[in-house]
Amino acid sequence: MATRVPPDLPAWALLREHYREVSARHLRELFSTDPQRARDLTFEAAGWRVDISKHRITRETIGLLIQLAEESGLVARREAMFRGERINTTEYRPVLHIALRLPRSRSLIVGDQDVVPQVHQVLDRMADFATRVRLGAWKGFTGERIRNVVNIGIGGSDLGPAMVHEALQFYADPNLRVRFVSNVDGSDLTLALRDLDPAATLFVVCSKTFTTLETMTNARSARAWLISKLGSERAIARHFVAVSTNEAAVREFGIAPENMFVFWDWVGGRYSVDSAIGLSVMIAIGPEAFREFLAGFHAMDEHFRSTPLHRNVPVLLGLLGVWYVNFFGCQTWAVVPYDHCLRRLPAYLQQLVMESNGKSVTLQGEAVSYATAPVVWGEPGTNGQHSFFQLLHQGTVLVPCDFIGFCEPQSDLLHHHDLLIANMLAQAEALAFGRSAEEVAARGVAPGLVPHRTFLGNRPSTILMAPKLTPRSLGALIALYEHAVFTQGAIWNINSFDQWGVELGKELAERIAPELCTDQDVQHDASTTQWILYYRERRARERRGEKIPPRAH
Ligand code: G6Q
Repeated sequence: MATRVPPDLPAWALLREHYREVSARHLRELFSTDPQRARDLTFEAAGWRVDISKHRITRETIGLLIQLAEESGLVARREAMFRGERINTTEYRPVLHIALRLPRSRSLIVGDQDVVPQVHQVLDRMADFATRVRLGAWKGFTGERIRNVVNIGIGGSDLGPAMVHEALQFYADPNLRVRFVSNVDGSDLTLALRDLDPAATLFVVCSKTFTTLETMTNARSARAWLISKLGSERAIARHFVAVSTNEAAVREFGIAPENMFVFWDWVGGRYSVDSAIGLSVMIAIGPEAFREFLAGFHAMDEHFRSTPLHRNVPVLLGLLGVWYVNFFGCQTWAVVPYDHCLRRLPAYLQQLVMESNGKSVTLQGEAVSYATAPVVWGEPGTNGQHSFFQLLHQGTVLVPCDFIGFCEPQSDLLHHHDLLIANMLAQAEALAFGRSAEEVAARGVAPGLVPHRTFLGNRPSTILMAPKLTPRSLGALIALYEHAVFTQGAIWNINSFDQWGVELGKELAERIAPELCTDQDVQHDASTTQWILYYRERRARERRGEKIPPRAH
């Protein structure tokens, strides 16, 4: 199959031409010459209001970007996903996270099976289990009620539930402590367990494959901890449940099938928080709120599927990414949630964006000749303002930003919220419009300081606001980003659903692990070999109880 090369599309050439004109214009001018701009470039989707007027675009830019989406076959690709076609071509799988949030009344036939009843069957089992834990009906081995839930997983089996749990803390049962352990660094598990009562602790082991090194290492250590504390292997049945697609491995670990919650190979790890991988979240917030969360996703799915492209918010956000990455040459994108509970959102989006679209071959396997995913990063506002915002305002790189906020506060400290949102709006305003040298001088600033205190502005941002951070608005927000990432993947003609780039390091680590603690021959490059030998020697001397002088090599 011949590769479709995005830069060869007519719209790409037009955009390149158009970029020359638009990049020379300032947002000040774009706003002053177009009084309707803010109104016309603000869109609604699934309870979110999204303002893209502070981007370095004109209406013509949007028209050309939409032409690019059309020429790229975005609509056909979107339909292929919604129909359950195997669009993940390197793993030969459909991509059906949208099925996880379809209402019970709908159906989606994949192969010869309707997947919707399967999805709801698992959701019902999760709801039953979560309710029993929440009510104290599910007892630990010694008859104690569960007061601690420890989610063990990594990557997609951690970041989603960890971010969502943090985000929805105000909806969570305050009597349940939920923790997330992901790192193979033993400190993670040790710190998570050190003040927990094993008799009141439930482990939720989340792993699609149930073979992941970090998760299985942590799960085995947690199992050993529990057995040593409660004195019986039989305790496992009351204190461990699994979320996985691999029933055989779950059974082999010692978890009975009735304590296992399944999902399917058509759910990618980073798209799985709305599957049984969200079990810890459901235990924390309850089944009803979890269903609201799914309803939020679904509302955004419907918007993505049925709204014309020029008003389709995920499509527009995805296209803006293409505009900055491929035409302005931006290599990074900042996400700044003005809500403390969303502080893990940047980390979550890092995986979603960078694992999905950090690719350099096309669907047909040919090297791309254009940039793909940017580096995503961020911190919550207002904290970030006191660290990296200096660079956003006056640095030499252009960093588009997403500002995310809510009208209603979650805490009772109402006056804090006004300050929070004032800061968000102020930052977007300052970035876009800046303060010219003349304006600075007119304020009486000493001439020598004028260049230092000038803000050139013309720095783009999106403002996304919803009435309140709720399970529903959060679900819609996640789906919004999922579909923006999908849109970009379609334009870039890459597979957004595989992640072969994480394999090589894993494979080498498996080879190096035994080399660190045996005398076997080591054959790597000179640098790696040197480090293995250095580490091996230090560890051996430590094990022998020798004192090692700090500078000895
Ligand atoms: C996500 C990736 C990856 C995955 C983890 C954990 O899309 O596939 O982050 O979620 O490697 O994998 P398991 O769930 O199989 O343990």
